[in-house]
Amino acid sequence: MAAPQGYPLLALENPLLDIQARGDAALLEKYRLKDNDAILAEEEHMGIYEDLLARDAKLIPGGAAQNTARGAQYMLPENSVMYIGCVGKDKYGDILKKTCEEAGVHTEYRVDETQPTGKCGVVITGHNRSMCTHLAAANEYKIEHLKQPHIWSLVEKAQFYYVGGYHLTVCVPAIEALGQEAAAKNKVFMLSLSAPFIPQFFKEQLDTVLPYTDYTFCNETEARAYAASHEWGTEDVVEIAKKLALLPKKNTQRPRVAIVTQGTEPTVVGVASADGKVEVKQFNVHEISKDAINDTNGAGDAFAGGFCAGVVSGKSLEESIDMGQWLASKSIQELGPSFPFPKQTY
Ligand code: 26A
Repeated sequence: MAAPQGYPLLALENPLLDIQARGDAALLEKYRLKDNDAILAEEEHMGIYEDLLARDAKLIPGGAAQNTARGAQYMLPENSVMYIGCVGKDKYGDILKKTCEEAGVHTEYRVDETQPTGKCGVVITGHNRSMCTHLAAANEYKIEHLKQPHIWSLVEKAQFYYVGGYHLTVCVPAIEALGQEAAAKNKVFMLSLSAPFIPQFFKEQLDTVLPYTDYTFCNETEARAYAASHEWGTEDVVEIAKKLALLPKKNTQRPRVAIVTQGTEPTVVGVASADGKVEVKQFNVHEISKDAINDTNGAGDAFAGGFCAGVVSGKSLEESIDMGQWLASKSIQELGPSFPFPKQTY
């Protein structure tokens, strides 16, 4: 049952189960994967899930924005976060729902009758992760689900929206509906670019929703992929952060903040102001020893989760970034996109 007062933060994207194992160059080569990337699975990739299971893969709840939702809830008071996406009518869908419930995240899944719950094969090599996603049911999210009165009333009660850019491959109208709701009522709309293939191959969809964003998240590779696909003629992360912050915007009451994470390198933040200027700030990450890193799958999602928790609780930009970096450093010490239990406090 949804809480009658609703949830301040609403996240939307693709609920997936991660099938994660350590791999090697031969496995990457077999499926022509890069060592650090995320792609949509095609026919030639379908064998990878069996191959990973043969390597003693772990099944871990994933889906980028679902990880962010769990991360934000980790740092917020109870009943702060809800998550929307589409799962299948199967065991994996049940596992995802249960994991969210245990993390205190309220879910409103559309349950698809025909497709299985989506899965993401994660090949870990050193500190890199290569992801290959078969969306299946996650690809069946429909705007009609969002517009149902009991769901839409939760949308209206929310004050902050976080959308994973991966959803641009699935249901752009649902993203636009949230963006419009946010812009019309001066609420906060946040979007992650998610992976280089989004600005590369879903450029038009991305450009439809970017004007709604108050906060845009990406890592350095996604930032460069955006710059390349828009022929900005620069690979300089500081320049790109500035230009991202200054892109056209629907809600002019909130100048945009563009955040570019760079692994262990400083996080670069472009902060636009109402008069069309932009300032760049840089923030060091929370250092941990290399040996303490378990795997980096979900580091960016955790960063966004901690950052969202800061924004939702009214913290400054500086503190919200620090909360993001704290949560990311915690997550990479766990297996997959998970957070320490028992709970640690910031
Ligand atoms: C549409 N695609 C490719 C995806 C994803 C995805 N989440 C949503 N849509 N591909 C990988 N992921 C998730 O990213 C997390 C790490 O950042 C994985 O499920 C993993 O948990």
